Amino acid sequence: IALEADLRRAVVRHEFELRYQPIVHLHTGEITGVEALIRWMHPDKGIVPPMDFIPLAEETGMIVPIGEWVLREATARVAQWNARREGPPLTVSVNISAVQLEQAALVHVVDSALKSAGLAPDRLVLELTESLLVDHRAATLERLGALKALGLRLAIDDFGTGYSSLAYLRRFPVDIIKIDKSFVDDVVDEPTAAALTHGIIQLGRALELSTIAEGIEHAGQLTSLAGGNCELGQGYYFAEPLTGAAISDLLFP
Ligand code: G
Ligand code: G
Ligand code: MN
Ligand code: NA
Repeated sequence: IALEADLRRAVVRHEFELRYQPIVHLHTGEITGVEALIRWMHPDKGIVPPMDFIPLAEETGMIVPIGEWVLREATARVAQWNARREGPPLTVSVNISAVQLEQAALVHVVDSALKSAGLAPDRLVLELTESLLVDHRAATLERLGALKALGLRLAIDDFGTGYSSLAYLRRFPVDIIKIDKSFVDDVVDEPTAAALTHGIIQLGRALELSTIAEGIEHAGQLTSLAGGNCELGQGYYFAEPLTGAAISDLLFP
């Protein structure tokens, strides 16, 4: 209850910040985009990680205004970087909760965020978890179609950890598979993890989906993934989630 009151205050006082983790092309090493990850800058507790407040925000519905702020902030920041940047424009990936997807207003919120930011819709990726897709109401499918009609792309986050990963690929208009860190963790040392990881990459290619490996921490993992022709990756080996200022320094040294 105390945390809930705290969180309500945080929404009113804008106590949130975004971190941005680079997403890298595994063969060229170039940054192609960033994933936006929220942090709560609590006045007494310091930085509160999303795991410690997103579930409460979902239960209470506060994820709706928080998620709208994330969309507006992330698209605006990346549009600014793209305006200064000479290379290909970066993409920004934003995590979306099931509760947000239940709101009919989400489509308008996303459209409005893109327009206010001046970000091309194809530079935005919405990340959906498999648990979100378990609940496959007709409305969910319709909403995803309406979001895609804006021109953005959809990613399945933590791919391979849900109950029926393959069924989601048939049912939902997905563009990107994010290979869960648990596969990447063992890709060097465990033949089963390696076979599954490389199988997912090939599946992605057969379906003309882009694949992003998550949680790359060592050069050996990069070698294995790049060797298997995984297109993109993210993880501490390249960079942890960074402040906007740190990303600016990286992009515009
Ligand atoms: O570093 P990390 O602790 O940032 O993120 C932990 C989890 O929190 C991830 O699974 C991520 O999907 C989730 N998360 C991070 N930022 C957001 C956000 O803006 N919205 C939602 N719904 N989830 C987020
Ligand atoms: O949305 P998702 O669950 O995929 O969020 C990614 C989470 O993984 C975030 O909490 C992020 O901080 C974390 N993360 C990103 N790269 C690494 C990594 O290389 N190692 C570990 N342990 N965590 C990572
Ligand atoms: Mn994610
Ligand atoms: Na993930």
